[in-house]
Amino acid sequence: FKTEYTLVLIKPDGIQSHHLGEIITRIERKNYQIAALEMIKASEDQLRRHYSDKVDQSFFPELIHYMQEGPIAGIVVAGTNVVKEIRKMAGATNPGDATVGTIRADFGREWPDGVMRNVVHTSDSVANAQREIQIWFPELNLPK
Ligand code: YYY
Ligand code: MG
Repeated sequence: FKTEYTLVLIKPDGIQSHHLGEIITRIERKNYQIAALEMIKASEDQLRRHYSDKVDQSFFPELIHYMQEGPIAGIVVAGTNVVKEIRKMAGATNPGDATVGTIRADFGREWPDGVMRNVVHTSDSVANAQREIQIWFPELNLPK
């Protein structure tokens, strides 16, 4: 039962449509701990580092633009198996493919441009979570 950490970003559409509280509530209902929480205005540098594996994708410019439409919330969540479980709670990348009851299915909206507006980011592995947490919470020292 080793505690692990994951990064959740509530994207601008999630904040604008008032789902911040509900998403935090869903995380807390699963008994996970909120280890860090901050409203952030994402810089282009942070986004390029965060999405460094997406730079060659056609939707990359729209992705950067979307993530800067408004403030985001950065949340570090701690718990056993939390990386996999939070990703399950988020649902499929495309909200139209996501299972009912997941955050993306319940709060995702149509997107007018080339990028999916899917409400949340969740880390896909323990290693990526560590890398991403460094980008958004550079001062945070989590136990190894
Ligand atoms: O991890 P996850 O967010 O589910 O998807 P990624 O494949 O890492 O893509 C990151 C981000 O890029 C995704 O949340 C929306 C956007 N995107 C897209 O707009 N269209 C795609 N075909 C793939 C990803
Ligand atoms: Mg991803």
